[in-house]
Amino acid sequence: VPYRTIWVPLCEVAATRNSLQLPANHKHQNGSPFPTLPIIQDPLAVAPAATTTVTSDKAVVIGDSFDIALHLQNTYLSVSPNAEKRLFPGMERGVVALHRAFNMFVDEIFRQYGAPLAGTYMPFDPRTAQSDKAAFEQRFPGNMKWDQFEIPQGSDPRKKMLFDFRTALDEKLAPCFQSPGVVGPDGVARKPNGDGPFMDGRESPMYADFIVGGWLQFLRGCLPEWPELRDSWSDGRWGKLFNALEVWASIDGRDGVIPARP
Ligand SMILES: N[C@@H](CCC(=O)N[C@@H](CS)C(=O)NCC(=O)O)C(=O)O
Repeated sequence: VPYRTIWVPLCEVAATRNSLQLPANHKHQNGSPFPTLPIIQDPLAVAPAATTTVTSDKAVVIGDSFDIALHLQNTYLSVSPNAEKRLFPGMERGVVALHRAFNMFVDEIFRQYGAPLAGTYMPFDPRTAQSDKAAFEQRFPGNMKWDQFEIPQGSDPRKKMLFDFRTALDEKLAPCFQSPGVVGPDGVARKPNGDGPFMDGRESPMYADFIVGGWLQFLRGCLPEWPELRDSWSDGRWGKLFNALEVWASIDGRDGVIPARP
């Protein structure tokens, strides 16, 4: 499906979302609305689901990665003859609901650790960096300045948070990516899904893999300790997943805005 990406600086996220008349569907910790990107505008789609808005020029507008994935699945992928290519394989059997719960579970882990450890190293577009930081500072009472949000590298609080992050990924998320050992009726152990890099040891991804992959992309761009996470946390599992998803990682229009990929 042909598409074009419009990159929006952090300080313009709220205005962009408002201009599309899309209400915020997330909340800040204090309960106030948290308008977010990404948003997709699909001029080709005709059957809006409950979560979609239709603008005056008749484009379908959807503002959350999960709902965007669902829209793409329903509109373009459900006709794929290859079930392995679907984002929500076997979606009539509870797979979407389980993905929704998994999405929240993954977000909780990465928001708790990844966001505070990596967020202050976001590589802003130099043309808007000052306004981006100011927009972020305004969210917090007490006049906190951007630099005060950093958890300094090498400090004890950072070491502890990295340890807790690593443990959470290892204990809560890594088991989802192991191949479930199954004993067949003949008593012989089987690994039905193989030893692939994706969830359940699958050899092709489903949306759950992209949920984790999206967060890994954020960490690749922002976390100073990324090489260690990629190569040695959970025995290198996250680097393998990241690499296996690289074929889907190119996005148009990022040149000059986002630093070059290593
Ligand atoms: N679960 C949401 C999360 C969206 C989200 O947090 N977006 C961030 C950027 S990736 C955002 O728009 N932040 C705006 C801000 O911090 O002001 C989704 O995947 O769509």
